[in-house]
Amino acid sequence: MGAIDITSRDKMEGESKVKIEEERRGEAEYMKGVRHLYDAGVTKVPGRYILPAPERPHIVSCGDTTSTHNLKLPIIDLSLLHTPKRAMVLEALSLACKEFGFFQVVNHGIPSEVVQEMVEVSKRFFGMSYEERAKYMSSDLRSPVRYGTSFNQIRDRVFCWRDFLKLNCQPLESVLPFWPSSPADLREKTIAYANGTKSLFMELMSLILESLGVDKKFLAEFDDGSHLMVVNCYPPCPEPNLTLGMPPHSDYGFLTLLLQDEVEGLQVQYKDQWVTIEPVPGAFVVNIGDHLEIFSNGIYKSILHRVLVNSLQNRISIASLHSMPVEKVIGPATELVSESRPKQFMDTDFAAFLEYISSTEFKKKNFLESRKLTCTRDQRTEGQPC
Ligand SMILES: O=C(O)CCC(=O)C(=O)O
Repeated sequence: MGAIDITSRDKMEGESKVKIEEERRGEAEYMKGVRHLYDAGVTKVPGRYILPAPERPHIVSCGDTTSTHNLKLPIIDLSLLHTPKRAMVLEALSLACKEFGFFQVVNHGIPSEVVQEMVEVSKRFFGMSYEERAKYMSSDLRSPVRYGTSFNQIRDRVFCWRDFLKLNCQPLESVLPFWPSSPADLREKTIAYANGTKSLFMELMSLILESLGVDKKFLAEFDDGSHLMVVNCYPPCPEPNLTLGMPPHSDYGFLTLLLQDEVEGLQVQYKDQWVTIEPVPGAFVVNIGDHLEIFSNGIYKSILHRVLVNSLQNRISIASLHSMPVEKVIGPATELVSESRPKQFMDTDFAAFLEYISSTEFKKKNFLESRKLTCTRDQRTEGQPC
């Protein structure tokens, strides 16, 4: 009897050791990212990526395609700025920033070759071996180059189905030597693209200041402003109903200029529903970030968005996040604070944002909520939480 007990205990201990070992191996694989899992031929979504049921996307499959509620965002055509329709363009821009927090911009002046070559070199980067990509892995949020997976792979309890390459683009001359040296033309293609998006950002900010009635002297604050490029790669996922490419989040800067390839996946929250943004060939999707909502004293909205994945196609998107220099404290423009519209948010800086994202869980990455002033006007002190 005793011998049998010992044998079955040994067996159970042996089995649990195997399980722990398997989990440890699985964990190490997940840290290598989803492109690695896809290349290894994964046929089911591992448990680590499965969202709790209420947080899963509701994707309805119709044969080979997926059907979701789609939204046509307002299209801002920059070529009309030099015509009698200028005032209409500004009005449309202002409405889009208030109602959707998102718009698409066409005739933006960035040559299509620059855009196509950036997408193409990004695909080649993610097509390199894991060992080559892994050279740029870093958990330092301030590193000039960071390759990684999920949203925050150190903290996320549930991983998301995304790998990324983050490139700090400011100041370009100092960060350039840290960027990946392969593919051999990555630096050259990325510089051209980064210069293009910086100019477009400056043009859009000039229009936004005008639409808000804020002095254009503020534009100078963006000359040496922060500029981060995030190249996202979402490989096909065997069970896209169980996970997300990116969890609901808002962006921290003033504006994000997003280039999505022809594969849809971006969803924004509109009237309490998740709606898919239809890709418009050659257009940039532009969204208001938390800093602009704070600067506009809540007039322009920074909206939660997320990314769906699909089982058939790889998707690439490139987000360019722009703001003031990282050491700047962001508060509302004086023109936009009044008796009838008191200050809506605490002033904020980059350090506060880093602290927030390093501490927050997967669920709702909404930095802005944490900066909201909810106290009465008499209690409110400059830059202090109530
Ligand atoms: O891939 C997308 O469409 C959106 C990416 C995004 O939200 C981000 O990089 O913050």
